[in-house]
Amino acid sequence: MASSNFVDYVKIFCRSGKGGPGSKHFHRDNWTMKGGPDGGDGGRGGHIILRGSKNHWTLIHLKYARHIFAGDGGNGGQSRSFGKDGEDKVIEVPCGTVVYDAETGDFICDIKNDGEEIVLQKGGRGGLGNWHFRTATNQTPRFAQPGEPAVERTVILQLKVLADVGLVGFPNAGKSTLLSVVSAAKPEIADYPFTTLVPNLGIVSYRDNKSFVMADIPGIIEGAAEGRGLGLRFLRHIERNSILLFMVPADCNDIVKEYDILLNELKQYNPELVDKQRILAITKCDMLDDELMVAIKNEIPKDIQTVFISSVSGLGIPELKDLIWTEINKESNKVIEIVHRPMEITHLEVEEELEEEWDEEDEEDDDLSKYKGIGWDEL
Ligand SMILES: Nc1nc2c(ncn2[C@@H]2O[C@H](COP(=O)(O)OP(=O)(O)OP(=O)(O)O)[C@@H](O)[C@H]2O)c(=O)[nH]1
Ligand SMILES: [Mg+2]
Repeated sequence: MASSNFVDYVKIFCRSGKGGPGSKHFHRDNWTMKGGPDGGDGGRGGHIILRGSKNHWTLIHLKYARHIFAGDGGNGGQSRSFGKDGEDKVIEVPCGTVVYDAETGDFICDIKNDGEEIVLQKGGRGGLGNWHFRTATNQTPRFAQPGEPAVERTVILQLKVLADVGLVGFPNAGKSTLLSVVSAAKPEIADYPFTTLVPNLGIVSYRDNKSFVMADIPGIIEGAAEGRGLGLRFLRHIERNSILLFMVPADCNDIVKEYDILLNELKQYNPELVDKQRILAITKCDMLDDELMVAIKNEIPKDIQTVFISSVSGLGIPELKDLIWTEINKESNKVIEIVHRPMEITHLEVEEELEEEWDEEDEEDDDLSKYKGIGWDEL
């Protein structure tokens, strides 16, 4: 399944390196029969480090790297020589990755910038060699410290794409069509629900070489926050957007009701999403005549800026871009910092089920037995 190329959720088991033990060595050479303690310290175990990288857009490179182990620290040696430090393991992740503890669902950290590094798990400290334990009353310490043990943890990495504006709408609202018209992105477009299965990002060019990023996510339906449709899986991708563009088609039965359902789903998923600046776009307006347009204008919600657009005829698109540009540049909308709540265990279960389903579908796709008996020419 092509959609599995977009990996925004991986669970990995990480283990930092254990510290090397200190040495309990006593100095000996041709001229010294009973030298003093000279055992060196053990090396530090390797850290598990996360590093933001703009070269990665998804977590696909980690999909099959489910166990990551850092190197152990080396043993301390004679002549007070230190053990070698264990090898650090650097995990490169796309900017916008959020890390949760897989067992408790607790938020651990998030990585927003290219090159930003966070030590996810510290390697164990190396043990002290017996040289440290020499005292006036114990000149032959026959002991040294062991290294600290490794730290193990299973973490969940989740990608929350960073876009300026996120498109929110029911399936078939025309979200992908808008993205394809205003940017060079080529999302799939069709007149059936759930055409879009994974988020698409597009760079919208604006006047004077300026641009902003638009994220098209799969359609949201009533109950999405409880896991219906694909909504839950992708709602997190709008958490980081500066503003949200709600899209309701002009031919829907009740514009206000549809808008309210969308708003309610967002609120249930994360109440902070409702604090974001919203714009409402009534799409597919090429299907309306003037009379209908006036009728709709009277019924739209009054508390939100509304634009009438058509991706087919181009109606309202420049106005929409102007409005988005003004809104994303407002100081009050620039704050895209969100409070990370612990991941809910029900969310975790849904995600894992989906992952498994997708993996199974992948395996089915790879299964060549279904082509048995078919000549290669026919394939
Ligand atoms: N007449 C008209 N049709 C449109 C317009 N925009 C989109 N459509 C049609 O509406 C249908 C759905 O469009 P999509 O862009 O795939 O809708 P979507 O919101 O991305 O849908 P999902 O991916 O399923 O969530 C397609 O058949 C489009 O051709 C428009 O401005 N005018
Ligand atoms: Mg779509």
